[in-house]
Amino acid sequence: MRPNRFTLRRTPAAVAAVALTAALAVAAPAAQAAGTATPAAAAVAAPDIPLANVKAHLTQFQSIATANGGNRAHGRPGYKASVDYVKAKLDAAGYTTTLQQFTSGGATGYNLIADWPGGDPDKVLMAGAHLDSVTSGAGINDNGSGSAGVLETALAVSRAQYQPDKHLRFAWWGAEELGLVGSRHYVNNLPAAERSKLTGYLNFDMIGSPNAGYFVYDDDPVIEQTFKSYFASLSIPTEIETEGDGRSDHAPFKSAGVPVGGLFSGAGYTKTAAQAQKWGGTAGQTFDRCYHSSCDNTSNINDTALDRNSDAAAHAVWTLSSGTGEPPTGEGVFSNTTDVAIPDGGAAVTSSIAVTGRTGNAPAALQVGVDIKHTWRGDLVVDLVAPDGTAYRLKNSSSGDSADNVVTTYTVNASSEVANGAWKLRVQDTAQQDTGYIDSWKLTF
Ligand code: DTR
Ligand code: CA
Ligand code: ZN
Ligand code: ZN
Repeated sequence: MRPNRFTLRRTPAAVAAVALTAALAVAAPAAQAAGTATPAAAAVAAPDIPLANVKAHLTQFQSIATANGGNRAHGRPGYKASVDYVKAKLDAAGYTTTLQQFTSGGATGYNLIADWPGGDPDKVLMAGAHLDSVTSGAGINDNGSGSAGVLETALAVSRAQYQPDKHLRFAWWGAEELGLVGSRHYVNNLPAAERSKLTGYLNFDMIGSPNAGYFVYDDDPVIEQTFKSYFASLSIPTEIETEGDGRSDHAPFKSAGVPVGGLFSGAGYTKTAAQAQKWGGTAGQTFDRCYHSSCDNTSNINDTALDRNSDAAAHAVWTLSSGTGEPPTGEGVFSNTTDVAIPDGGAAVTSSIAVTGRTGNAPAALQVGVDIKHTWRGDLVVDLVAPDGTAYRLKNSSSGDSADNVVTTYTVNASSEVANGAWKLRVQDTAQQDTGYIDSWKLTF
């Protein structure tokens, strides 16, 4: 039985005031739930990446460094030996490999590119890692870990004889430590027509740090969500990577307009107490105490982080390579199903959807499907906020409307708005008592 809410507060004058206030309600900035397009579910689930296989590659990288002056740095014999090791594995697994040479600091550098035969040649998903170390050590975490995780993912594709919709290309970069030299060389020398075929580049640079964190790059929202959803499915909290945006091989791709993303387990920053609480490890210590040091050897690895991040890499490759990645012609549904509590009689809250992959402006009949649970929907004011901040009123408050829930689809003429970007649903509960939450919402283009 609904409590009778016409108490002292709901006198006609009070109701009028509330209604007026609500009509003029300008939502204060409020908490918002991150949400984004739901990546196409992989038609086939990625296989588990065997940790033992990944560690076997690290053992090989360590042996190579030990046999070549203690490092695998650009221009040193240990780097070319690392390239030869990875290339031999890929050739044996059926990849089409290419060595791309470049010069840096007077020395010859090499990028190793490996194409998996098949898939749509006009839609290419790339995953990569830099293979070089600094001169001071073997570079097992930085970046043998990423190189081995990507290698084992590529070998898993071969073992599975996986035939994704998109074309898969893997890369191991040279001279990253000299300033992203190899990856810049690749992107700068990729013809524009080839570059436009890249649907995404996934970067893995340091994924086994001893005092590991679980960081996800916050660049392309669909790639980011793919990683976040994977870790969420394992109840592993993640954070946005902040130790240096643009400080690895995804940067040249991002600068060229390619959607990028990746994983990172931390380098020289210090793990906080809060991070140690959620991830384990040691607060007050850096994520990798051997970062760019001679002790970055096979004992400088957190097996759990290496395993989880390698599995996440495979999940992302499988997920983002299935489906053409384009919404069906003329159709595109983007949704956010994260619940967002609406403060009773309080500030507005928002739920966001990152729209990507669209061209041009939104349609004149943009469909906005909302599902808001609330015990007195008359309290609610609902707006659609476009990426540029323009608000479109979907629902005004109406104090007499005591029905439950707002579950409906609004049609908005959004033709003056650019389609791609972060759209927000903004909801404010303008009257005390009765509460609710945003259950889900979606945009259909
Ligand atoms: N520049 C990388 C290490 C590094 C520092 N910040 C980030 C952020 C994301 C990936 C990697 C990094 C190196 O030393 O190789
Ligand atoms: Ca695994
Ligand atoms: Zn480094
Ligand atoms: Zn690195």
